[in-house]
Parts: sequence; structure tokens; C-alpha cells
Amino acid sequence: MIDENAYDVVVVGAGFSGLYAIHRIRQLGLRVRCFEAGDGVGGTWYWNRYPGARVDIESMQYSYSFDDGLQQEWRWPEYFSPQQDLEAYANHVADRFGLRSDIELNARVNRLAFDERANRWHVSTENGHHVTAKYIVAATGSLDAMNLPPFPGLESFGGQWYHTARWPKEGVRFDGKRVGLIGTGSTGIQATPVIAQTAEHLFVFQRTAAYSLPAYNRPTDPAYEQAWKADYPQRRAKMFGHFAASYTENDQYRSVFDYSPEERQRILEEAWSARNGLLFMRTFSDISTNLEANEIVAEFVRGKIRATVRDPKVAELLCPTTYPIGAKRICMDTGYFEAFNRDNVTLVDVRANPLAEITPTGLRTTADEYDLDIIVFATGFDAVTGSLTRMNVTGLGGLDLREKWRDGPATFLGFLVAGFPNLFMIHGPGSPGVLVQMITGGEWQVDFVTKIIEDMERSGRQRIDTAPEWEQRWNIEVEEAAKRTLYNYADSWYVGANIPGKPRIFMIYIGGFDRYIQRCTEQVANGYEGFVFDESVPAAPR
Ligand code: N01
Repeated sequence: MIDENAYDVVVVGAGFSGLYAIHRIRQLGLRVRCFEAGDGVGGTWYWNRYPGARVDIESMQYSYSFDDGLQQEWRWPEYFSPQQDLEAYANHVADRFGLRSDIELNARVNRLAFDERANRWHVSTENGHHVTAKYIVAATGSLDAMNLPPFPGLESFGGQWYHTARWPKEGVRFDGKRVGLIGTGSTGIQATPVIAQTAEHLFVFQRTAAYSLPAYNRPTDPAYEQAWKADYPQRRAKMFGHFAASYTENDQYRSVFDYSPEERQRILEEAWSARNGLLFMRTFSDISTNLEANEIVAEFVRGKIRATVRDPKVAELLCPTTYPIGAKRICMDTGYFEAFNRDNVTLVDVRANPLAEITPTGLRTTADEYDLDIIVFATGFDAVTGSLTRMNVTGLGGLDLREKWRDGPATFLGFLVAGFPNLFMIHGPGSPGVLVQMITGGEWQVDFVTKIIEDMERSGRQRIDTAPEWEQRWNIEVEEAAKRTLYNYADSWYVGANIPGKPRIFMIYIGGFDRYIQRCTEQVANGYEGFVFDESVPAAPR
């Protein structure tokens, strides 16, 4: 008799990678169930519906490549899509490929326990589901577990407060309200100008100034869309061979030192107004690897801030000086710096005068008190590992993933963790994750995992794992790649520095998406080198 609660594969998360994983696993003819915490699909783009939320990679490429019909028929109204369009796209994909019947919504997984004898994972959700599966695909996202620092007094606050990563679906009205926004990363920078439009007054509490580029978002030009659609297969192929999984027509850049100061200025000005977003960071080849080159570009960007913000003191405070440009994720904004020219926006320096407590009527810094009706926390995420460690995962011998990663995450190729057999992570620590275009990166990883599962099902192998020695080797590769860059110069979420007590380790493979594909592929081609198959495990009945 078939046990209805026994699946071949459980996918955790119905974000972009999770949706694609359901689709691919079904193609293998396996039984799959996906559990999703939200009451809709889209993952990051479901949860992050704060005002101004928008992707920073052009939508023609920040989209699925696996089905040409899909990419031909879908229309992106804007160059850089707002959250609403990305969520609509995720829903379209769920419908178009009939995925909903295999998705359980409102079902946050809160326990994943491996049963050694049965060789199956037990999956439990907060709302009472309990199923088992041979394989787990953890498509839990890099930026899911929100970070709400324990501000003293929050429970006493008499107004409303929100975290940007759990924004209410019905939205929030700011008109006539005094609003405090804490955090000036990508999220705070996108939310500021939108909130400022209607709030009576907006106080932006800044601890660290951020580098931000103008998004120059615009409606999609039909000719541009047509050029992409006519050339999609070739462009997608290039993306799979590109170090950032992205497509650019001009990657012919050179060292900043190959040019005179006047030429550099001209090139930077051109790049600044080229309206192509993050590509600005590739204007020169050594921006991310040479501190001196980096400082030339950083100072150019500071010059743009000074030219935009009228009050010189405010402008200076908004100029990032404590870390190299790009060592934290570069932001992209629509009118962020301009917002500080408004009478109803005040920048508060909480580096000089830290936040002391939330009070019943607002917020107190060590210097002043602010009366507020609404507080918005744009304080980021327990990134990369948080969504995995918060799920209560136990592997062989009851080993707890939090314990295993106490001194920092260890994985093999970003997919597997020794002692946690048959559990595959997508965008896990040690994978290129957030440093590449994530939809394409996720597609590739899902395909890779699906191929492993297919091989196992064909060969009758029951259990795949890796060994600590291979985790160490991979960790060294991840570390070596990071050392060649300036990423370690910033206290960012890339290195876990935003979460007190989190081990400081660069969690992402920055050796390039192309190199990563090569490394994963060669390990498999070399007879699954580094993967450990336990041949003693018999095939178990469901
Ligand atoms: O989070 P963050 P985010 N007191 O961690 C401040 C992606 N994303 O949600 O820098 C005072 O970057 C903190 O200050 P500091 C993108 O990859 C993409 O903004 O630690 N302040 C910082 O200013 C991005 O990198 C898009 O000194 C406190 C802010 O909160 C990632 O998500 C849009 C504090 C947190 O910044 C995360 O971005 C949005 C405290 N106790 C997000 N604790 C696009 O696609 C924290 N802060 C465009």
C-alpha cells in the first residue's frame, strides 16, 4: 500500500529555485512535495514587498531560461522589475507548469530529521504536516531569515512597526505619520524615497553609509526586448559561461591604471550614465581586487553624492568611507540621495550617537529623542545560513546542523554537508549564491542536483553524502577565491558580521560561476570524487 505521506523528494521553499526544482523532479517521474512558509509563491520576492522593492539586474536576464516558450511570451514592463512584477511572474510560472498541486502553502518547515535506519528524512511543518522523503532539496533562499536586532523597549512601542522582509500584503499608509527607518542597506535605500513621498516626516537612522548607483529604471523599450527575444538562446548560453551568470555585450575592460586621470574620469562618467546598473562595478578590471583602484572609483561615487545632496554636512555623512566600494553589496536606488533634499527627511547619525532604546512614543538615541508613529526595520538578514540553521536540521547520529556549523558553514561544492545524506542545498554556503545572477545560478544548481538524483535512482544507490575532508578542501577553495578580492574589508552579511556571534567567514564562492560549473562537473566526471555513496544501505520500501 502506498503511504500518501511518503515522497521521493521534498522541496523546501517555493521561491524561484524551488519552483524549478519541482518541475525538474517531476520530469524524473518522482513524487515530490514542496512546503512553503508564505501563502504564495516567489520566495524572496514574495516576502520583500516593502515600498520601492525592485531587482537590480535587468529583468530580461533575471528570469528563467529553461523554457523558450516562457521567455518568449512573458513581458517585463520595466527594465528593473518591481517586486509586484516578479511575484506575478512566479505565479505565472506556477500556473503555466501546473506546479501548485505539489505545493503546500503556509507550511513553514520547522524540523528536518534524518532517520538512518529507514534512510529517509522526516519533514515537519509549523502547521502540523508530517511527511517523509528520500531526498531533500533545500531551496530556502540566501536572504530569507530576517534579522531583527534585539532593540530594548520594542515591546513598549505604542505605534506600528514592520520589518521590510515581512511586509504586510495590504501595504502600510504613511501619510500624516512620523516614520523612523532603521538601516541603510539596499532595502533602506530603496524604501527611503518612496516613504518620503507620503510621510509627514521621515527620520533615516544611518549607522553605515552605503555606496549606491542610480537605477535609471525605465519602461522596457520594445526594440531592446525584441533584441533579447531574438537572441535568447545565444545570450543564455553566454550567461552559463560567464563568471557572474550574466550577459553583457562589453566585458572588455582594463585596469584603472592603464588610463590617465582625465581618461578615467571620462570612462567613469560614461559608465555612470550608461544606465546598465551593476555593470558600473566592472568599468575597470581591478575595482574589486586593488584597494588603490577601488578608492579611485569610490571617490568618484562620493563626488556624485556631494553633487546631489544640497546640505554639505548631510552629504558628507552620506558618503561611505569605512569600506571599499563593492565590498558590501552595492545598492541601486531611485532618488535616494535626492530624498535628503526634502524638508520632510532627516538623516540621523547613529554611528556617532547609537540607538539606545525604543520608547512607548518613539526612539531614543544617546543624543536625542524622536517621536514616531511607525518604525520600519530595514535591518537585513541572517544571510545564507540562517534559513537552514533555523529549520532544526539533524543528520546522522542526531547531529544538529547548527552544531556542525558552530565555527562556520562547511559544505562540499555548496550542495552537500557531511553527515546530512541526501540533503541538497540550492544557493547554500560555499556556492556562488548571491554573487551571481540568482535565477540562472539556481537553475544550474537544480539541474545538477536533479542529475545526481537521476543517477542514483538509475544505479539503485540509496545514500549520498560527502566527507569532512572534502568540505575542508572546498572551504579552502572558497577562502582562497575570497582572498583575491576586497570582500573581507567590510563587516557585511557576506561574512556574517551583521549577526552577533556568527563566525566571520566569507560564505560565498566568488571564484566565478563558470569556474564553479567546471569544478562541480569535473568532480562528477571523476567518478563522483568527493561524494560518498553508502553502498550498504538497502533500498527501503516507502
Ligand atoms: O540588509 P543589509 P538589506 N542599529 O544587511 C543596519 C539584497 N537586496 O535588507 O551597515 C542600526 O544590507 C545596517 O547598518 P550597518 C542585497 O543583496 C537586494 O538592506 O550594519 N542599524 C545596514 O545599514 C542586499 O545586500 C535588493 O552599520 C542597524 C542595514 O541595517 C541584501 O538583500 C534590494 C542595526 C542592513 O543592511 C540585504 O539588504 C534589497 C542596528 N542594530 C535587498 N542592525 C535589490 O535587488 C542593522 N542595521 C536591489
